[in-house]
Order: sequence, then C-alpha cells, then structure tokens
Amino acid sequence: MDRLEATRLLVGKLSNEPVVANLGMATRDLCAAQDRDANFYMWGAMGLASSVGLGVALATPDRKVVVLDGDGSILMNLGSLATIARERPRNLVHVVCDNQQWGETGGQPTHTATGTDLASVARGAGISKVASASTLEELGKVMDRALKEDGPWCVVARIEPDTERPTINRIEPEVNLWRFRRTFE
Ligand SMILES: Cc1ncc(C[n+]2csc(CCOP(=O)(O)OP(=O)(O)O)c2C)c(N)n1
Ligand SMILES: [Mg+2]
Repeated sequence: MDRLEATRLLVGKLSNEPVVANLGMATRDLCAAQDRDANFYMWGAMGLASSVGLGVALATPDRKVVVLDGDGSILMNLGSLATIARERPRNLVHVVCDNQQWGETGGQPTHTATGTDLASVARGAGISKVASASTLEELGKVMDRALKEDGPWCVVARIEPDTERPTINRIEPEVNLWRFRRTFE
C-alpha cells in the first residue's frame, strides 16, 4: 500500500477530526493529501505522535482523534501503547504506518523487518481493538469501523517504502499550533 494513497483515503473519511502526524513522510503526505487546520504536524519530534494524540484525545473526548504514526517512531515509545491501554480513550484511532524501516533517515530496517509484530505488541499492551491492513480496501473498511466504534483503536497499516517526496508548503510550528488550537474553540 502506498502511504500517500492511504492518507488520501483516510482524510477523505474525515470532517473536522484532529489528526496528529508523525514526523517526516507522514507529515509530508498528510500535508499533501489535505492541509487542514485540524492537522498537527510533528516536523522533527520523533516518537511522540501517539503521546500527543493521546493528550488531545483525553482533552476532547467528544471528537475522534487520529494519529498517523510510523513503525520506527512507535518502536522508540512502546510505553505509549501501554499508557493508551491504561487510559482507554474511546475516541483515539492510532494508525501505525509500517514500512519496516526508518524511512526518513535512509531506509534502515526496523524491528518489524525482523519479526516484531506491532499488532501483537499493541494487544499485549492491553489494547483490544487492534487491526492490520495491507490493502487500501482493508484499510478503508477498518477505518470506517474505527471512526464509528469506540476505541482506543490501533490500526497497523502495512505500507511500501516511499518512492516520492511530495512538495509541500512548510507551515511553521507556531502557526500550526495556533491554527490547530483554534479548531477546538
Ligand atoms: C529523537 C530522534 N531520533 C532520531 C531522529 C532522526 N529521525 C528522523 S525520522 C527517523 C525515522 C522515523 O521512522 P518511522 O517512524 O518508521 O517513519 P518513516 O520515516 O519510516 O515514515 C529518524 C530516525 C529524530 N528526528 N529524533
Ligand atoms: Mg517506518
């Protein structure tokens, strides 16, 4: 599955739900798919998209909150899965785009390339709504459920390594934060 296509599919299912995007290509693809005030881009901060998303979800329990994470990033913050399981935000949809590599820094293989199954890790952490998707069709079906049914959800989307870098207009972090906050007023 191609991440940009997967991101487009996902954004097409949203209205004003906040989306927190992992640094690097997740941010780039989200911005290219649809730059919207409710997008929060991590830019250079690795590993914390799930933690930021958890905070947003707990602060706004009446809105679904989507996190677009990366395998390498959640692998450096696995405790976040246990904290999500403990806090049980019903509105959190944590999508982990697993390309089996630290793509942004040159494609070094991550642990998922050598046997770590993040869906099993999420289940082991105590999250019960866990699903994997390898095709756009599967992802679409899972997202329809995850956006409707209570979570927390962890959706592992198996994606291909990125081949293109879409050109985007960089939104300064201060501007990003200001306009993101404004969507909650
Ligand atoms: C704390 C920290 N360590 C390392 C980096 C360098 N770095 C930036 S992106 C990245 C890889 C991210 O991998 P993953 O989350 O799988 O995303 P992908 O690039 O594959 O989409 C690394 C190691 C960083 N920005 N911050
Ligand atoms: Mg990766």
